[in-house]
Amino acid sequence: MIIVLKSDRSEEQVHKFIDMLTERYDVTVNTWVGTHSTVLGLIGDTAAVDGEYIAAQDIVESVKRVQEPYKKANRKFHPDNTVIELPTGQKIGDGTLTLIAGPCSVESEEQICEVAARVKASGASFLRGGAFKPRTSPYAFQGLKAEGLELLKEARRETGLPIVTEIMSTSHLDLFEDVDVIQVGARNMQNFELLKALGHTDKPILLKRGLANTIEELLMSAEYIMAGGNERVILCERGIRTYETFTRNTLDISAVPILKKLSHLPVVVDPSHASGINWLVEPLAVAAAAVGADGLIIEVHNDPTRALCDGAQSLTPDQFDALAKKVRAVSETVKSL
Ligand SMILES: [Mn+2]
Repeated sequence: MIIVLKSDRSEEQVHKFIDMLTERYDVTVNTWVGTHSTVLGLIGDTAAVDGEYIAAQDIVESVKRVQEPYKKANRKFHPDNTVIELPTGQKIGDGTLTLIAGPCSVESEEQICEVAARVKASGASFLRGGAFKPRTSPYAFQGLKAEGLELLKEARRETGLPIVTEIMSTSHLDLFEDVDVIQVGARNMQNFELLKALGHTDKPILLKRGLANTIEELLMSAEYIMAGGNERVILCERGIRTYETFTRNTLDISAVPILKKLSHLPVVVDPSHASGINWLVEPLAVAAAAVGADGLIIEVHNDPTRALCDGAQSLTPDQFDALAKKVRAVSETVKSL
């Protein structure tokens, strides 16, 4: 339930009103204060809340029941866009197009540091790289694990780029203490125990959409993290499984404006995993920038033909440089229209 308060209310009235709500009903109250209005979002057993009684209160402008099962992720609870900002200043969701780039997997110090320096020079503000890899085959390269995380930190020391890397198990949480943005991969989107544990961390979480999950299911997974107290979630559209076999997945481009409409959380697009094909990454990235994505996460390898994972979809640093110029121009053009 959403309660919009009148603009002429005092702080004290708001506090009293919230106390009344939490005493009378089994709900928690999310408060959003904007320049012109204050919105209270009630979460919990709102069926018991008498809407007419609430609407009759002096300081109440309007009362609305929220049909959607996600609350904290819902734009109705938080009309402004959420901007994720790191202590080092990098942002996602501030209206500019954020580029996250790096190899599928961390393979060696030389590889990750070289790629980091190159993507930074092209305008990337985050470094991606997998240390723990969820591979379809148990016989495929599983990542360098803890050593991979150390190499990512070395690349961060050299370039200043914050690191984005995937967690696969709650048992690894300690290892991720010094990671800047924790990624939840498509296969773990509904690993609810993992989501709950991440809800108790203070790290931004990049949450990828599962390959066979709906937009609402993605938002419910974000809700799991947010319900634990961590509201810094970044949604990621990375392609879904359809009957099409030409591409690795099918990029659901419509998910971007839909997610932006339904939620205040930033939305990034992963054209690399969506397509699985090197030459398709740029056109899909351009499309994502045009429909209003807040960022792109792109696989870049210094030697794609020798990559231990996802070489076919990886860009060379030169290709990434060309892509970065194009998507930034598209993003700015669309915003100026
Ligand atoms: Mn990959």
